[in-house]
Amino acid sequence: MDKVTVGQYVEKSAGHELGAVFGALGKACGEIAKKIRLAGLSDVYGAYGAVNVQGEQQQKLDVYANDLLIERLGGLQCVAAVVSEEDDAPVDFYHAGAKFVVIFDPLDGSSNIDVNVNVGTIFSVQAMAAEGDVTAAALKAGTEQVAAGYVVYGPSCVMVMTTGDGVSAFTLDEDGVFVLSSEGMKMPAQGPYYSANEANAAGWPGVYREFVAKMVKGELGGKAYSARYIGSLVADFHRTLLKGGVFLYPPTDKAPKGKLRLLYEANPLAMIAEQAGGAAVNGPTRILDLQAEKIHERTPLIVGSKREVEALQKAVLGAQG
Ligand code: FDP
Repeated sequence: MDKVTVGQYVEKSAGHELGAVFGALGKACGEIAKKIRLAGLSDVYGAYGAVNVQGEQQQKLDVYANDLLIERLGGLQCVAAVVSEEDDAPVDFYHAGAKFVVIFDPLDGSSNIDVNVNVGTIFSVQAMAAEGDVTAAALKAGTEQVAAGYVVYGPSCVMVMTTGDGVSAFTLDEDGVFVLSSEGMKMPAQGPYYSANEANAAGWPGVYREFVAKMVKGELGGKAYSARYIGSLVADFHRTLLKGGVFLYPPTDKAPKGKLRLLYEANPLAMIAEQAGGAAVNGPTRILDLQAEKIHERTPLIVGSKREVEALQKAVLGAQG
């Protein structure tokens, strides 16, 4: 069978320019995968020495991945700007008439970089706003996303993506090219796992603690749930997509808006989840309906199989009275 690259695949269904965006994302992520795979042989582990806009220590690989994505995407006339977790403001390329803004977390799961555990890149593509304002384009609700996806740098390096017409996966081959490996991916309607950092449970609203207790006791239908938590969103989401269940990062006393970022973590994963038959909420509200006010806005995130996410949403709405 002929290889179909991610750029070719998207070009066929969604046109030349979006195909070029995916071609550039594929090239950059292929290079990031190589850097991660060989990290022990070069001086790329550890802290870069700067703190990003989120107040987090930047790792050398965060900076490498960010620079590479900006360079590759900035080389395309159709990309107006990028918005990155690592940069406090959008990077505007001033490309006249450009169609897209690409929003990304270049290397998600930083705390796992140095210990050879899966990390990922997450991205979302929004169409430029009519008035040519890149920030306005980036802030559009998740329902408006033109495309979304992620790359999981695992034992196998896989890109999972959607342009709003189902979910497909591409596996990085030995030539550094993402080649089509699955189409029409579906999330199981209910799953065996829940995934949450339970060290925060004392600070969650009680309804989340009760919900997890119910799953553990097998009171949500099906069997009693088991826990899985890697602490890399992409890896935890990827397992949830394939096996079913629910990933939860609820609000806490200390972080009432949650930890994860709406534009480049929650929105793209919510689009993939919905396209695969799953769901994503911030508690009471569908993630894709949220309207961001700031590019680095945070949100609680509950994403996964429909059964669990809808039951949790109902419980949260019930608790609100
Ligand atoms: P990290 O802080 O290691 O970069 O958004 C960042 C993220 O990882 C996600 O990848 C992950 O799901 C989550 O934060 C882990 O947070 P906790 O350490 O609070 O569980």
